[in-house]
Amino acid sequence: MKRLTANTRTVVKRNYALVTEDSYVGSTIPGWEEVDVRVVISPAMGANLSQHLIRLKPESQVVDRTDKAQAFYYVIDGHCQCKIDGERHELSKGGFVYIPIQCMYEITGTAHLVAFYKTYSPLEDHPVPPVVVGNSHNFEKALYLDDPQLHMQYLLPDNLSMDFAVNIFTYNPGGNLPFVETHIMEHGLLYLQGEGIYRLDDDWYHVTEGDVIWMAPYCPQWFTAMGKEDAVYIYCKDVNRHSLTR
Ligand code: UGY
Ligand code: MN
Repeated sequence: MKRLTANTRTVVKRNYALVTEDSYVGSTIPGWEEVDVRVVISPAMGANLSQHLIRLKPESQVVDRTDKAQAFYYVIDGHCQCKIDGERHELSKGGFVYIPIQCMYEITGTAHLVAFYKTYSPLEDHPVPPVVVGNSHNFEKALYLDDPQLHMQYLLPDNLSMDFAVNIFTYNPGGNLPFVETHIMEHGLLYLQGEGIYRLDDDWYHVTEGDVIWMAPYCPQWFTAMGKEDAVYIYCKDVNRHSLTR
């Protein structure tokens, strides 16, 4: 029998949110058939981005278009097909697709996905970025801030056309951010593996696989990995724009 509870690990504040699986409630999105979607971050909580957790089964179908907001889908587990403006891409575990603005797309398959969406901020003399398809398993793990315990995979090209980054951050056990970051960039984040302690503003939380975090601009943030395995999270970040046009 399911136990009744009046407790959750979810916390939603003005400057950040920790959203945990025990409190998820599904949404219906027009054009998305038989899809289990949890809108875990959105402008409704004060964010400038959205993040969805998505479960696809064989009868599921996502039919949608990017209008003013670009989209990024990452396969946590399973396999799916993504058709963008008629071109089909196969994505397996670790696979991802970046869909620029004004594209028609469809996604089918049996998979667990995380998606990030952010309104695109165009830049004069720089074209809108193209579709990007890849797999994180093929990406180099670069040392972060020269710390041998911190490894970063940058999944999207970094040029001035892009106003959006998605990275996978791996911490070896005991690894930690070297200082408390406070920056204009906003993050949407999903824990993929391991556990640790996240500092958000003046609060500290034990976080683990499946947890979602939203960090507003200027939310002080710090993390240390705990336990015996690497701690891994995927996160997005707005980049490459002036503070008044971000
Ligand atoms: O890219 C970043 O700002 C990253 N170091 N932040 C974070 O992991 N909270
Ligand atoms: Mn940061």
